[in-house]
Amino acid sequence: FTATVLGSPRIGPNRELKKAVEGYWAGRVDADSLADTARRLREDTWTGQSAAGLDSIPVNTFSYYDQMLDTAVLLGALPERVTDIEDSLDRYFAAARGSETVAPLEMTKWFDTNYHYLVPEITPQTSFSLDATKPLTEVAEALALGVPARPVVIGPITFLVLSKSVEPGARLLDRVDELVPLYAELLRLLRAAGAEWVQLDEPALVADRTPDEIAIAARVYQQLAGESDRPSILVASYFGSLGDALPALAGTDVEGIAVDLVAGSDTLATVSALRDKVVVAGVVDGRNIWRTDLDGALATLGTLLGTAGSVAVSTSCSLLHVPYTLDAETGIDAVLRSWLAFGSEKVQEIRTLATALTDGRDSVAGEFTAARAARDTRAGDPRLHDGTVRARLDQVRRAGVHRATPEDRRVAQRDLDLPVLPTTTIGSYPQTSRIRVARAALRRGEIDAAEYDRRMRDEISEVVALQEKLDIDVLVHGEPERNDMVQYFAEQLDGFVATDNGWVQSYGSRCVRPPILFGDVQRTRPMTVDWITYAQSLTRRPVKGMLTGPVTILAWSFVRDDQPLVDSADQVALAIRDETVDLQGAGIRIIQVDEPALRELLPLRAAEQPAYLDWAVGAFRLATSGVADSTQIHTHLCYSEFGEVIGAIAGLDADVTSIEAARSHMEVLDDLNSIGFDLGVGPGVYDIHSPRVPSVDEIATSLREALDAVPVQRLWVNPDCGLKTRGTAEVEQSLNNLVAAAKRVRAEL
Ligand code: THG
Ligand code: ZN
Repeated sequence: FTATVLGSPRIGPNRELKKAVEGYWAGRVDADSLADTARRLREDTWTGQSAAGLDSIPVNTFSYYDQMLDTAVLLGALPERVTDIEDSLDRYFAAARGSETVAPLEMTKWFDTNYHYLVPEITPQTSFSLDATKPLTEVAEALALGVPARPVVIGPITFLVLSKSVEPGARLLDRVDELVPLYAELLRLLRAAGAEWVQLDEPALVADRTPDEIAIAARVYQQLAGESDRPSILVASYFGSLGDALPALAGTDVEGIAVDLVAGSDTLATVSALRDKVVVAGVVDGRNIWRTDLDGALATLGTLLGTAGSVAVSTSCSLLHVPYTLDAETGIDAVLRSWLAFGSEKVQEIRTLATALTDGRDSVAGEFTAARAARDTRAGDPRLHDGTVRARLDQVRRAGVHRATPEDRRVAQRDLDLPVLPTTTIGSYPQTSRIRVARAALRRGEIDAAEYDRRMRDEISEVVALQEKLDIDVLVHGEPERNDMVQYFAEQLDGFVATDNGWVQSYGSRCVRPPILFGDVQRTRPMTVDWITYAQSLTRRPVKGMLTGPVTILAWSFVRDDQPLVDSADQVALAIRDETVDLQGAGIRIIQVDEPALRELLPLRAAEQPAYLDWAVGAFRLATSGVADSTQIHTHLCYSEFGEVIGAIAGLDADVTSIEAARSHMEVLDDLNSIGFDLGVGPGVYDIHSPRVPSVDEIATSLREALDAVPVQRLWVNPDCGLKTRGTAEVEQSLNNLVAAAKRVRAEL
């Protein structure tokens, strides 16, 4: 084959799958009608790609929830606790979401993307067994439509590396020999069903792997390649370079290797074993939304022709990470729009490049000319280079981004007059139906902006009153006016554009609409000051200003590819810095700058991590060092795996850091101690991801545990994350218990 993609979005161009799945969960949609919606979405995707000229089409990239969970089903690796659920779909969703009686699988981030997968649990008792129903069904459906189907399955190495061993200390990769016969049988079944190629995804090979792990991967693929009655095997890598794994894989008898030529930098020309392989060249970015430089891509492909047995044009990774199509966008100006390519436009680019590669550039001259023209207008657009912004940034960078010592700041902040073990929350309060109704009414034009503002102010005053009643020490306004924290800021900053329908799956049925950062960033007016000062006007207690940090804004946006990320980060940081100064000027004494995604952008290879952490920390400090020593800076970080970034947390130099610790049993406090962290810290004392109300005893125990690791002057008391997704009644009870626990422990001091 000559033209393909590594995978496709599946939520539906209008989020049809989301609606059907959530309807099924609510009992509004029956299983047959859900299956019907799903089948139609698959068919539309395949026939669309086929009509656009792809000659090998990925199937089995559809999922009702998640592809790792699908692989666990394929390999008979669902956790014991769901296996007695009779109905296979209900069993599947129970593993994904839990039920009254069973806990769900854990969810974690898919490499360095904003997609989250479910982590299969493997125990010593797990006895793998093959259930190939799903891939076989999709192959049969596709072939019946005349679609050249290439089933995609997560490969055995990645499956084991990303799974969680319930047996401490066990290396799951050592169980790969139990999987090899299952994959061999799967290959035989797929071949019998008519598949000519199968794609085994091994993105785990682009992260640091030991020589031993690479040797295991090579041995496994050599074994699979040795099977008879199988389709040709394409081992797909994406999200980075294969490094030493490339010659190892090329040395096996698999027929094809997919390489990411956007995020990766492998030098293929030195790998002579590629001469008898199909190299699937990921030259079209599957993770970002910029139109491809067709001339540059064609040059890369041309060079590859001398290295590979044959070359197929492809995306760098699955199109899961970009929206379906630009056709659905009406609010993006024509010039900017001409710089972009979403999913279906990327498929067109692949077709164009494949044609150019075989028939010459002149056969598709029009497409090349248009791509070149778009590049030229983009490079010359004044919105991309704002001299004022750049000069200001240089000036702030030169002046340095340091604050006084933590001790001096503590002294300057003493007049905040907080009790020991101050209580606070992370920022958001429950997104009530009133808020959703008001937002919808505003969108439909049924109420005007003034009425919307009034309703949001009512929400704020209720949240403030509740916090006073609960006797919380540092209040928040509750963020009713924000839909998504990143979208909220992006909508107000020059240099960003929001999409109408650019949904990208984040996990399960949940989606986000990442804004597009296309130009130099400029804050034209205060973004949060009116809301926060309104909240502050209602109470004598301090109200925290609430901002999102530069790293998180970048992590959850589509970012510029025409300048280093650090430059974009610092521009966003400068806008946030301006906002902190305005909040301070309006009398706000405590400002929280959230960085929940600090961990998310961490490069997959250790060698690249220090440079990232350096600029990420630098951008945060740029954002937070414009205020006086007397202004207290807080930050909040989500997700518990802090190991690799612990030094960076200290580097942020925030006066107070609240972190998700409820589920990681305060381990993070010991980690912080080990690096001499001496700032304020609020380890979450209860888990907001569950509706359960924690008891006073429980929270008090958590606090006493925390006091073993943190001196009392530095410890804060807060839940482990925002309360947006929780119900009002349970939040009130939980916070009531939190305050009671803080008072009880204070009394013991
Ligand atoms: N914002 C953005 N990215 C994120 C998060 C976020 N990535 C990581 C994490 N948080 C992902 N979590 C979620 C949680 C909820 C939803 C999406 C991602 C969600 N989405 C609504 C849905 O799909 O129904 C749509 C929300 C909307 O209308 O904008 O509930 O917080 N950027
Ligand atoms: Zn959080």
